[in-house]
Amino acid sequence: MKKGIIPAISGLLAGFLTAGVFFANTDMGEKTVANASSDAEKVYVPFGKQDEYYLFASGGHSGQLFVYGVPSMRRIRTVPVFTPDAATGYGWDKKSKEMLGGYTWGDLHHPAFSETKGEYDGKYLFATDVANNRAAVMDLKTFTVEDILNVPNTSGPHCAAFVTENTEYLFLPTRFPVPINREYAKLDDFSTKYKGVMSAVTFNEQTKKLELAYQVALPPWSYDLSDAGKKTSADWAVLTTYNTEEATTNLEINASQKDRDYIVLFNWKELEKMVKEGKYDTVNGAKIVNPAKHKGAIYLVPVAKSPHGVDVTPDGKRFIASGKLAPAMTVFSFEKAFEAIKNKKFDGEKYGIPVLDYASVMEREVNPPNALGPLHTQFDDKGFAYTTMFISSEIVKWNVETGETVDRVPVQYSPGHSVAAEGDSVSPDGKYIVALNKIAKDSYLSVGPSHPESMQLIDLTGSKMKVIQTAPVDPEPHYAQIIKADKIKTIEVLPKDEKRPNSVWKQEDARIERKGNEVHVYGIAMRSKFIFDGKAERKDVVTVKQGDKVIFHLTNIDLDEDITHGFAVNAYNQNMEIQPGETKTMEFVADKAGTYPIYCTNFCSALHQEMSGYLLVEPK
Ligand code: CUK
Ligand code: CUA
Repeated sequence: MKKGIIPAISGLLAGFLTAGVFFANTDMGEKTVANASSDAEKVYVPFGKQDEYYLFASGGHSGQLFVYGVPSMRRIRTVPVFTPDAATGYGWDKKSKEMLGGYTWGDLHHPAFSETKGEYDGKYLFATDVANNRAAVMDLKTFTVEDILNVPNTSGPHCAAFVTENTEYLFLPTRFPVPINREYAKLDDFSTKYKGVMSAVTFNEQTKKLELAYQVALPPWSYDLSDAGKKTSADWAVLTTYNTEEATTNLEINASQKDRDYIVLFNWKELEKMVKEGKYDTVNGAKIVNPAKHKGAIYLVPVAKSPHGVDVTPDGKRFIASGKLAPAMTVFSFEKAFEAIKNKKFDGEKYGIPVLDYASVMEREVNPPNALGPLHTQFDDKGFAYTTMFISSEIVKWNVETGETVDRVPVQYSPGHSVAAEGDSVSPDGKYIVALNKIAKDSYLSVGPSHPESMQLIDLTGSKMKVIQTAPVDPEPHYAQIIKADKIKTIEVLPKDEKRPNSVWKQEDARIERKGNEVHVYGIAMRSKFIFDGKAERKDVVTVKQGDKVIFHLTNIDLDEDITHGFAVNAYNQNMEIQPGETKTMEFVADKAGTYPIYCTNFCSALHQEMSGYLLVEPK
């Protein structure tokens, strides 16, 4: 064992991790959610007033994002991202259907706000899909997804999305090593043919598109979490690894053999320069940098075995790794790392990547007594860190400078991440932190064998941390982001834009045009009718022939807040939402002959039930 590496009591901890949940600090009978009226007042947001913060919780394998208000912890929206959503018709209209590309689910873990100078700017939210290797961007003006990028050469971008200080890049390192291009290769060839690919993705605000800038072929390890540097470390980013053992089966045992894994430390400005200089190979249309061939941008820092989270402090001076099998947080110094790189204080290399000397980079190992299973760390505005303890079911508050434990609060139960208000920015607010708990047993009315997950709001303003509110959440809140509500400027009604392609704003302009076997409907949705053909006697009827492709372009001309119309075709599995002032397109092949009612799904007026029409499909 390398001197200075925390001895991992892995047998014991692995037992706790797998055999069940161990509540070290929690009396199972006692809840920490207080009923005291002073706590209730702190979270009470009366009608007419609004919450101070938005919280965006990852929906995990639901593929969605859940939006809550803080401190009320009321859920106010589900934003579909990687999975179709009937409530909004996401996945049925042409744009969202094409974006989803046929996938019917996703696994969203880590939402990340766009940043300007290290502050959340309230413009966009990014997320990645571990299941189907995608990245998405949501526009915070409309709370809808603008673009989804399918990332080649990669499998399971769990380690994302974390953006750099001015949203130059989001980095997507992956959890599952696979051969480049995902071609067939025997597991016996793991070390030579498999790679852990990291993708650098950019977002173009003009075109509203995500683009793949380049990729890096990292060693065939699993990359778990990452964070971008800040201020003096802004050109750098860090990511954790596990299974540097390169086990190819029974990872539960085999991926925890060694006492240490690594933090990958990379300089993205340097990588950007290499790409500009042509130092890459092109595979599958992607530029891939090989760090063994092109040195100077990537380094490895030894860390106690199987780390999970790594988090950069708000001042950008340190990065803190948490070891799920080692009961400690390890604090590293960027400055020390830069020194070690300058003085070539290396301890060998791995796959041609220099390994920095542990003692030269490590500042302190923090090991609060009986705190078990540290996973992720957040920060406040006063120099304190808050680390979630999965196994001992608590949040530990500690001093980043001294490592001293200041306070501990039990949560119900087994927190994965926690999220602090403006917590990933250079200036966290320090007012609230929310524990994202994996297990809520006995917290809510029972709904059968599977219980909801839970989020607990913790007040940080007093001398002791205090849980003041709790809210159930659908699976699975891995991570979340909290932003000041006044930073988000939504559009309430989309602008009337007569030049918008396929839009129709006057009833008499609504029309049906046939082009070969395509029928194009340029129509209107308004209270309380559809107008598909403004000149016809029956304006709300579309007649086509069996086998025709039908293309509905519908504009909601009700320029009124919250007057949304739905458009559904009975028995044709078609459904979409058209928001105030919006134009949406839906296309499908009318392959079934017969009579199919069309109706509005969103209750929009007293005569909403009358908002219907017919699709008549003449048999061949
Ligand atoms: S992970 Cu779920 S608790 Cu996907 Cu960020 Cu750590
Ligand atoms: Cu339109 Cu109901």
